[in-house]
Amino acid sequence: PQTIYLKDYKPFGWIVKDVSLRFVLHPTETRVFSTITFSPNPDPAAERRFFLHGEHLKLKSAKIDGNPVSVDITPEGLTCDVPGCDFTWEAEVEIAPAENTALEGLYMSNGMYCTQCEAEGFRKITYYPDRPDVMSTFTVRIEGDEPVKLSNGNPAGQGDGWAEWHDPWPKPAYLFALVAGDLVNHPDRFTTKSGKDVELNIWVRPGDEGKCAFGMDALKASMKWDEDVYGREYDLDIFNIVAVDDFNMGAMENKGLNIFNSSCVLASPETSTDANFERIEAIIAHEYFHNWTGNRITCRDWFQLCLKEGLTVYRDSQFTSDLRSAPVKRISDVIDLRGRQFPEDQGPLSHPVRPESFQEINNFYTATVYEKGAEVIGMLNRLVGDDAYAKALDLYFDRHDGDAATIEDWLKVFEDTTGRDLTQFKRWYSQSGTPRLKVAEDWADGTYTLTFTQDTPPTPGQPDKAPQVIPIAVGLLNPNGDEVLPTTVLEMTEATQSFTFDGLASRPVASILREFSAPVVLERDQSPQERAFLLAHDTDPFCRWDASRELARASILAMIRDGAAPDTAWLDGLERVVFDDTLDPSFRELMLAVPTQSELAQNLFEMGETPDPDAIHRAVETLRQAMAERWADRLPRLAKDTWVTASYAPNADQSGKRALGAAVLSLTTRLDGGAAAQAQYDAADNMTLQLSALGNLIRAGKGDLAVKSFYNQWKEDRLVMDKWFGLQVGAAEPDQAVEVARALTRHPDFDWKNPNRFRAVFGALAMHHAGFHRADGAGYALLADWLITLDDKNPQTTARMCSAFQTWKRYDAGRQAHARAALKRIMAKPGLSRDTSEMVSRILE
Ligand code: B3K
Ligand code: ZN
Repeated sequence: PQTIYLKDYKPFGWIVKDVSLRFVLHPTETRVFSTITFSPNPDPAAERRFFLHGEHLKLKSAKIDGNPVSVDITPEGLTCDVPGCDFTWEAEVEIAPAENTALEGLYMSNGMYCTQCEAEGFRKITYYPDRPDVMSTFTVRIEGDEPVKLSNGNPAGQGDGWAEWHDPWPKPAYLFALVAGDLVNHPDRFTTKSGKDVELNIWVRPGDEGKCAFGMDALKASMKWDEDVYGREYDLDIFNIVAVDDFNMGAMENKGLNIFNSSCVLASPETSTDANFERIEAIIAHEYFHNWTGNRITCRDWFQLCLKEGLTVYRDSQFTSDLRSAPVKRISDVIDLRGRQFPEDQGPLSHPVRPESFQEINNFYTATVYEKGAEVIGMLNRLVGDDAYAKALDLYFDRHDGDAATIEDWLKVFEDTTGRDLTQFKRWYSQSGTPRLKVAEDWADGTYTLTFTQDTPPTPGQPDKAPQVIPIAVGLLNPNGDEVLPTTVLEMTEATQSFTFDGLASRPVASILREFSAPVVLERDQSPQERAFLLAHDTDPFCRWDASRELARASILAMIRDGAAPDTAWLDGLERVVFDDTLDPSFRELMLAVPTQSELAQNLFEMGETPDPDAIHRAVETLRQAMAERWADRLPRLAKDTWVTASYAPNADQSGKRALGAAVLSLTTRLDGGAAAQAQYDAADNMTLQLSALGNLIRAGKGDLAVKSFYNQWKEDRLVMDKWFGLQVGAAEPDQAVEVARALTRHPDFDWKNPNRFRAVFGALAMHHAGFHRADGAGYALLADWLITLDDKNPQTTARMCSAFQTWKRYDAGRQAHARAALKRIMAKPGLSRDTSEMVSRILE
């Protein structure tokens, strides 16, 4: 396969002035007629070869200025001779959406036509310069019997069997979308701040109308928030969202026509958990926010993906922080970053936030591009301050509206508004790997000194690293626990750098990396007493939580290494927070959660040790049992605190209580054998309570009846059935997870071609740390079998799921041998897709 490099970028040799498309829909013989006006690009740097991307297309005719032309066709596209002036290209191609199982381009889901074009799917619809820097206005005519026919932009007419749409905003082809089917809408309206009336719709399959209200409220809240906080207004007469059951990712920000995985938009209290609601709210916001950060300003090339994704993730996290709890959102984001991005950045798949080469761009929609990309923006914001950040963003929107921009453009607006030189800061975009930040303290003559040392281990293709700019937010507490220095951002630029603090009456206790001010691994040799002190007194909720996390980790590691008992001093400190009913229940729930087993494996790896999944599992079980026994008398009271009497609402307040309630139930279940869980299951009138009860019943070995009754209750609801599949694997004992997953693949409802169902089973298996990393390799083998099967149908989802193997080299020789064999087996599959082959070869290297 060919490798594409950032350094080879050249503009396209023609400017596309206008695109007109006509679709005559048919499951296996859809006709696509395109009329495209090209004009030579005067840019001397532009590529001179006229090449149009096109894959799996049956070309019926091609004309230039009305005259048939002969073309050279390869599997990637076509070339032909073109005039040296403006010209019109016309083509007719045939495609077969019903046979498109890759879910990229135009495909069918439950009888409905829909599209997914990002990153390079438009070339499966017609011949086109399918690259994000080619932007054009689009007019689309759809012909077919489907009652609802949608595309981007504003409606431009409709009649019997046809509908037309016109999108006045120039856009790259990856933002093109078309939907046609038997759909019903949940309508609403929004008036923008300048008085524009916008029609809003969420389109769903008949029967799902009742699950749209929450998504619609989230959409209106997002529109309002983007006006209030970023001054960004919506720019079309209509905004449509469509829910699709078969979808490779979460959702897609097509201009004016967002297409969503139905799991990321449909919600009702009976069928969705609080976590689902929160996620839906965030994804709706994310896709809506792309209208400005992604669509109005897009990416010059796919290497710049973080330009839109990092920024949009940053914006959606600000939105969630504003609507819900900022500290809880921050802690949750850090858990996610450490759980997904750190392993990626410290393993064979490590790549810069702005990668420099790829074979298949779909493999770079990663935690690094998205989540580390957002962290980088958070650091910029912290370094320049909120006012300067707002000014820079205003300039970004003014200067680059309508552009296909780069990271250089993005940084330049910060340089121009603040006068800062961001040359060194830019290393966050080019250097991969997680920096290690060591800290040493000194106290002498009333002066307190913090000395930091940064070091980033080698990553693939990058043996040596230069120092990065690290914003380190610190606060100081005096021995009474009073804050003597409020949060201050230190700007570290050297490999080693000291910061001094004078005028202190006594040696302070430092709270370091407040709000997790940089995506680094902090290495701090700190006494348990000091950590306990921060757990009790830190004013920064993140650092308070992290102090407890450090103590939890130290305790579990001592249990694993020396067979120590759980650390009672830590549990004393934790107890004061968890049982403090003046604190936010969702914060208390985060405190009560022990690190996940994969996070502990990651910690051991960061310390240079080989994680033993079974030992980690045993230690966590022992600790949780000790917590349950220790608090046995107090748990019923705590459970009562978490009851919600008001009618169900998925807001922060209620969901925080239910989350804490679920944490309490899981401890209680260890003591009562499942009695409380059964009672909760029987009484549950919402999915949050029903699902947590079911999980606990399964873990208590009492789940058989409930698993059956849950199935009978929900077998018609695909999204709830995904939960049913996933939970059985997730809640299985380590030595059973593989067998449970295997048995579920034989269930008549295991529709493996549906990405949600496939991920329900195999995502859950991959996340079951001790189950997946079973010593005999059965977890690896089962996943490999299924990835080999899925690759023929859906390379994108297959390739994504290969990342389950990314940590394989951390484990012992036996596990490594099994993982290597599984990976080699995937690699040896004849006709393996480019997507999967790139992933597996990087992982094996
Ligand atoms: N931009 C899309 C992701 C497209 C993934 C293509 N493989 C969704 C999002 O980030 O908003
Ligand atoms: Zn996005």
